[in-house]
Amino acid sequence: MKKVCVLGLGYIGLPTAAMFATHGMHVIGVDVNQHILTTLKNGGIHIQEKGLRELVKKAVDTNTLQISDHPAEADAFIIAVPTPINADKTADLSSVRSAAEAIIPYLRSGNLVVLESTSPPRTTIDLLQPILEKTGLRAGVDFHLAYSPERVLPGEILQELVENARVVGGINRSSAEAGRQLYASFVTGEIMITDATTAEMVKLMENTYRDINIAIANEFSRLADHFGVDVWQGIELANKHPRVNILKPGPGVGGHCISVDPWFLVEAAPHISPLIRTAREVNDHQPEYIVSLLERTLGDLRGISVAVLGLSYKPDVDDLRESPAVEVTHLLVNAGAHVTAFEPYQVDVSFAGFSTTANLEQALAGAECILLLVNHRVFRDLSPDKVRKITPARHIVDTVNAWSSDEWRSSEFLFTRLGVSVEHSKV
Ligand code: SAJ
Repeated sequence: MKKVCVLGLGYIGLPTAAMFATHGMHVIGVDVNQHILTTLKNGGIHIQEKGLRELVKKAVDTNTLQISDHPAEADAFIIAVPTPINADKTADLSSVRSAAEAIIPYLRSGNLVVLESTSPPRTTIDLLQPILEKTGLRAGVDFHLAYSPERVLPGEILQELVENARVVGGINRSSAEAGRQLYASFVTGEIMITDATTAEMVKLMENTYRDINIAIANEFSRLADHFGVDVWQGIELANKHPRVNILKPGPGVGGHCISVDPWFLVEAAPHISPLIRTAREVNDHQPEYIVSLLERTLGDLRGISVAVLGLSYKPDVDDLRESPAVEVTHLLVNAGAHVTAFEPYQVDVSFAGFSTTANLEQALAGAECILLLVNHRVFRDLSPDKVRKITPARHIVDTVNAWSSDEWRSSEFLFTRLGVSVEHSKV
């Protein structure tokens, strides 16, 4: 049985570790976060992801996944640690550095090391390789070194880990082949071989492409508002074109991927990435635009009670990292509004400046305006008639095109939708 050491047991590392452990490998799962280690050792998991709890339990119970605070000798080492950005939008690769340093005492001839963390181009050869070669072993000769990004959609991780096509980039051909063999243990999608830097670039291209396409959708929402057009109808009609696929406007772009990764390219080559930077700025500005929409709808927000529905960064996940909904809520508080937020996937979360509630009723109880920021399933099916009975609110602002304006208006709510001009809404 091959032994794999996975460093980083987060949204990607933990599913990856459990996947290897339930596909014939013996896995050492390593993390530096004591809370994560304790939770996992006690049979729990710290991430809400469909099917993950069961998969991890099976791996731990069969002792094919052992949890540890330090690496051990293994045939392969997977580095899946966070690569966030600093406040100045520069890449923070400190976790990659420390993971590589942690491997040094255990690296042996014939091993494979794979970096999975989304990283700036050339991180594998310029940062990781020199650290690992401090062992005296030569990358590509004594041990294999590769880069292989994940491309799973949070909420569908376990299925996409297996079925999605996978890119494996080696510092040389034999390293790429070693990576292909490792992932073939559970990946049923096509495994495509390339070099390490191309693999790093591919990952960044995927998410940057998505960020730019979300940015144009957000910019269309502002233009539609300006011209008195319903952006949602416009997108529906435009997407009938065989080669057009305009994405959905919203309150902004969150998560630790799409809102982060493009900055790696901007930082690495600022003089030749103006479009990428601008798209990031458009998306980062969208929360302010949402607040301006409320001000145009309600007037001065000082003292207005707003019920915010949804704080996570996207529908039906519990992840609030870089969430635009949280940013909108902070801006509302700064504008003087009294905000109560309800996040069904994180009912215990708390923030300075606004209160959160354990249920919808509490959030709506004293509201004058209901602001829908995340298209959670539980919000999509809300009945205006029922809502009307449990809240004094008469203003609805829907930023995710979840609700029917006719239904809410027929229950005597004033209804505003992102991307449909306030004036247009009064039609
Ligand atoms: N969003 C919009 N409008 C849209 C689509 C998304 O406003 O039409 C917003 C979402 O609400 C969210 C943000 O963008 O705040 C990002 O959502 P997402 O679903 O695009 O991205 P992630 O971060 O959940 O997952 C992405 C995926 N990458 C691509 O779709 C190219 C996933 O495949 C990656 O593996 C993941 O990033 C990652 O880990 O890099």
